[in-house]
Amino acid sequence: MAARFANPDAIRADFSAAMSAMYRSEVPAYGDLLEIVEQTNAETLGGAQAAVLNLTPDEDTTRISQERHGAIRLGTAQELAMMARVFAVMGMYPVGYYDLSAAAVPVHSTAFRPVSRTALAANPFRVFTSLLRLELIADEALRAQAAAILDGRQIFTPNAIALTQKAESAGGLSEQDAQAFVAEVLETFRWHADACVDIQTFEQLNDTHRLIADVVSFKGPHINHLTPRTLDIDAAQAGMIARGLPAKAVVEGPPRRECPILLRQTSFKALEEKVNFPSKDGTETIGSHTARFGEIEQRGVALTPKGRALYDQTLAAVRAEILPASDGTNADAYMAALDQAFQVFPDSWRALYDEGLAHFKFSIAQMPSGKVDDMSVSALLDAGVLGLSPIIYEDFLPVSAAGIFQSNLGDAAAQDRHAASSKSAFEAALGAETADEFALYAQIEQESLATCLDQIRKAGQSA
Ligand code: OOG
Ligand code: NI
Repeated sequence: MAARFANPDAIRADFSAAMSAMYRSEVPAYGDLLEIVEQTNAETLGGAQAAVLNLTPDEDTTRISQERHGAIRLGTAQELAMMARVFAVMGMYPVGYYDLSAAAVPVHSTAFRPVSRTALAANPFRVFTSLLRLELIADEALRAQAAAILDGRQIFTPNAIALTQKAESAGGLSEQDAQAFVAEVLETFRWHADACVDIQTFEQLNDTHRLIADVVSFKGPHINHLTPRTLDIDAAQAGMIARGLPAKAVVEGPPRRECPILLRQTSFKALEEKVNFPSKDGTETIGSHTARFGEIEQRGVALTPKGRALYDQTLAAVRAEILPASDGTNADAYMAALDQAFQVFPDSWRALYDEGLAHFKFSIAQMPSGKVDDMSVSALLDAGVLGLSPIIYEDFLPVSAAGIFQSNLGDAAAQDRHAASSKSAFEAALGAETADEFALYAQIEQESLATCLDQIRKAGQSA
């Protein structure tokens, strides 16, 4: 009998839903975020902005309510390499490399996500995955102790490992195994109120960097946030404040525009959670830790390398003049400076396409009546034969990610800049290369154009 395997897209969708249910019970404010986002999305899709956004029907609109990203922080190369194998079973692959050293965050990161257009449409679940850079602990004894603690832990259940191996050797998982796999892998992301270090060690690690304490002191890489996607982040931010959620003062990323680009994000501060620390004498000490927080995001069009360079340059110019203060006192001035500077970015899909700044999916708006062989893409767009719809940005932004990390670590964590990290060191730990996000977007654009031109040509021949 031929083996029938569960579709990796379906395993990923099940896993994303299971993660959402678990996080909702662990962090009730996440449920508030889901409600706010659901409401603002319904309002946007039912309002005038829907036509401007021009999302591809079905493909981009139906996935929104299922859409979310999570984040975890891993301790060792072995953990990262195994995590990559686990995610691969769900059709998630490492895309992009994020160097956060300039922001004094002692990790480097990638995002595991689906890569093909159909897989993204089925379920775009992504996990921002960071690897701790232990070499940044200057105190040699503490570094050795942290390494020993990490080496001694196993963040995957035996069944999660066995099912991953089974999927690899058989080429997939049966429906039944896929269900078991989802439940087993979920365990890795669960919050543990029992630390695996005593409170003195925790405090020492915390003094070195709060992120180091967060990774080293626990049994596993608890999911630290789960972020739903909103179509109107300013409305969602207002909704967060109205519900009394302690939202960050500024939205990270580009300013509000008619045609959204890249990624805008806002978060609320980490929760203070009770933790039991074991003591050498067998008793427990109760302490607390802040790890988990809430975040929402709005995704816009993916930029080309040219568009991204313009984005980076424009943002850097603003931030050289004014940096958002963590207490929010200059939030209005920062947002105004951002608005002003981003006037350099055209704010229509067509201009973004014409100037080679962003990536688009093509569709046939109307079959041509005459010959089109010698018409350029621009001419076909002008003639209303081809239509454009934005390719949604599926990745992350290092400056924004640094802002998210920092706002949730508190100001005390702002420390010296670290030595530069290294992509090749990260890939060596991962055991694979990270995909180039720009190449993935370009490929989706080219394929959509080729498909449309082919159909137009065929229709022309049979006419
Ligand atoms: C990850 C922070 C980055 C984002 O959306 O940019 C991130 C973390 O805090 O572990 O999730
Ligand atoms: Ni995030």
